[in-house]
Amino acid sequence: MASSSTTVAGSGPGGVTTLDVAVVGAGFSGMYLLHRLRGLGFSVRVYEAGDGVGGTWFWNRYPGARVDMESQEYSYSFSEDLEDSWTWSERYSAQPELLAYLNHVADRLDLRRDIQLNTRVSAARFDETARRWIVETDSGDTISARFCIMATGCLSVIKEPDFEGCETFKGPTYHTGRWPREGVDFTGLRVGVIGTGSSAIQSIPHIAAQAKHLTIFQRTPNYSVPAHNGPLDQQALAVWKAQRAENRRKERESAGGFLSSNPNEKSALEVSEAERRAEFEARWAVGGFAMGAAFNDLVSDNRANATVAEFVAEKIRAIVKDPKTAELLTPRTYPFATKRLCVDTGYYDTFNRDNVTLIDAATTPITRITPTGLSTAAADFTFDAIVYAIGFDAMTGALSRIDIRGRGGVTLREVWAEGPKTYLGLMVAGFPNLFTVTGPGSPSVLSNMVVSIEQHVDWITDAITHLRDHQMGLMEATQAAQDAWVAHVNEVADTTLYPQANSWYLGANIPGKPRVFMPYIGGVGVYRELCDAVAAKGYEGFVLSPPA
Ligand code: FAD
Ligand code: N01
Repeated sequence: MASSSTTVAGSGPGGVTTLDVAVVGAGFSGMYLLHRLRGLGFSVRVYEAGDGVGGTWFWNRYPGARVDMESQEYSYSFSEDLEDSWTWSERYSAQPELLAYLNHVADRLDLRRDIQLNTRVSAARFDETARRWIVETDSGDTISARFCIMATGCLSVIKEPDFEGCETFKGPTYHTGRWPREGVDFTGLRVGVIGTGSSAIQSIPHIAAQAKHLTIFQRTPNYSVPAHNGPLDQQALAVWKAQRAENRRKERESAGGFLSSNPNEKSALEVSEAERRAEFEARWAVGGFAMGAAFNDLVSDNRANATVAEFVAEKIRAIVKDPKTAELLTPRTYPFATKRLCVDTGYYDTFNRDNVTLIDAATTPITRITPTGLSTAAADFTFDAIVYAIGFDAMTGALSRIDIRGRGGVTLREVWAEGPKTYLGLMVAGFPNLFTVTGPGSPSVLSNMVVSIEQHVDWITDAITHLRDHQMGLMEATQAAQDAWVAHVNEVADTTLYPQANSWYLGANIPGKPRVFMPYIGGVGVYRELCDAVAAKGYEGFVLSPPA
């Protein structure tokens, strides 16, 4: 690689494809990686399991799927030309529009010729002699690459239903994360939905509008705030675009990677009850993540958090007519916003429909799926279709499904047996030249992920370019730097209320997964500064060494 900026991919002996960089995954991350690396003169190819680009927005086609932050913020910012080539139509884009956008990007940047679809990477092994990654796919490809970048996504591996009797159900079953491309018509059907996370909260109003009867099995209620979605105000967008460079800079320097939350620097406990309520009301009226930033201590102080939790509980009681259902929908066991806040359109209202029933799957757990429906500890239910909205093996799932072997043949699975350990969420000690995008230990899923993805891609491509420019072949995190970073990630998490929730941030949704708070909660802006400082000090905490 690295010696030339015109290196091209080639097929070596035995049909081995030789590359500077192999990228796994063609979502927001893999597509931007391809664009940047290609522009820098590296030979690069992207391997994608799906038959189209778009990642999350390719797979999650369930009705109601849409983004949880404002459209113009959840989009690439690296090219004004690209930004000007696309006009969002809604305040919160729906999945079809997001997928169309990502396809537009693939065409406009001419990415497709270097993306190999329908190809799942099954293994990646570091050859210590050749100092190259040997990547294998389920299509029989072998790739020899200097660098391997896992752009495999944090929420790309679904949690498979493991209820007893799953295979016996005679009707169709669907998982929100693998929704059929042609859509599903629930008209006239009795439908059961299992789960009440974001995917369920977005899809339930749509399924309820079609189904003859919808029964929802809720184990843990979620906090949800209204989106107040609608057509994107094009005048407001024009104002935003007029200050685009400044807005994008502020996003990058912010805590969450977006501006629309309008953070309030006051404590919820320092203001009068009237002022607090007025702030909550104003933010409920605005909609979206604005509520989470109503005061500066909502996720760091239990008493502050209780004020917003009670406000949301009141809202639920005001919307949902049946008091028992309203109470069941009210979270009581964990603090507000310590799971990613759900942003809904008509979710609580749906429970006022005559054709919707909410079942408490905490007190009467699902015991088995039956040929005709499912059974709980209290009753049997008959369904024509079942929807599993049960989430993902998040953050580590896609990586642990690839047989990744670093120095000495040690597997990433072994190294992460007690939870993921990384340096900056970017690299793992013992796995030279292997990068992860938005990996555990980075702000990732706590942020506007497009902002975090761009930062990681820029940092990684800068690092690879640095190696080339300095005639270096290998880059590797030191164990000491990794240990210190892991300790820091945990220390920061422990200053917040997040660990109090049994969330997928902690791996709590997957039986047997180690309970470790995976993302870095220090904030997108702070984290960027840390990464930049590491690079400025000659990649402090990494060892750079010459090629073989
Ligand atoms: P992905 O989009 O997940 O793409 C990874 C790709 O890698 C996938 O296409 C997958 O097929 C492929 N892949 C994985 N393993 C392999 C393998 N072994 N071989 C080959 N290919 C492989 N984030 C936000 O910031 N705001 C939101 O509103 C938001 N909404 C979301 C809604 C849903 C329903 C979900 C599931 C996630 C949402 N996210 C949101 C998070 C979202 O995942 C990121 O915003 C972003 O799309 C991630 O892009 P990515 O390219 O890193 O990963
Ligand atoms: O998954 P989840 P998701 N028996 O894990 C329940 C992003 N996203 O797909 O909480 C009974 O949140 C489980 O119950 P419990 C966003 O980051 C964003 O909804 O474990 N129930 C829970 O209710 C989000 O956080 C958007 O008790 C079972 C549900 O299934 C992430 O993706 C939209 C069960 C799973 O909820 C994941 O969201 C969609 C069992 N055995 C997704 N197993 C936006 O709005 C699981 N459950 C942008």
